[in-house]
Amino acid sequence: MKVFLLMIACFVPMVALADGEAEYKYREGIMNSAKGHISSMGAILKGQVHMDNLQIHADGMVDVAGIMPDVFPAGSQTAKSEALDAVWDDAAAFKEAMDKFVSASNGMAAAAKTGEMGEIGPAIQALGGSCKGCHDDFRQEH
Ligand code: ASC
Repeated sequence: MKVFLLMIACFVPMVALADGEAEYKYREGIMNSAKGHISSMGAILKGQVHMDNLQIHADGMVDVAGIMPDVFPAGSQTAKSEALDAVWDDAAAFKEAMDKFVSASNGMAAAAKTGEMGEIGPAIQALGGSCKGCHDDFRQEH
């Protein structure tokens, strides 16, 4: 019972966050998920360890990329957010950058399936490039 109550306490905040804050908080989690997958894939390929897990991270990134375009709703700009106004002001360009990320994630998952380094190398480069491309234009680190 004690453990159960503790579990509930961890997930139910005492004060609900305003919508924009809640959206921002979730977006930060999604970004960290993407970061986790790409840094895990980089570590696998660099260190030649846990090669069997490459596909798990590549598939996970496909799932994360599928969510990413939906986590920038209007009104989710907050003081803490590193998202530039261009996300909302230049929605067409932002969508293009998101599309690139989604297709690069799909490409990485397909490459991992082949198990060929000749496919995997360029695919992870393209994936990293799609992260960087979006960050260059739509993120200002604090
Ligand atoms: C990462 C990370 C990113 C991308 C980007 C690739 O590990 O957190 O945002 O790779 O740096 O250029």
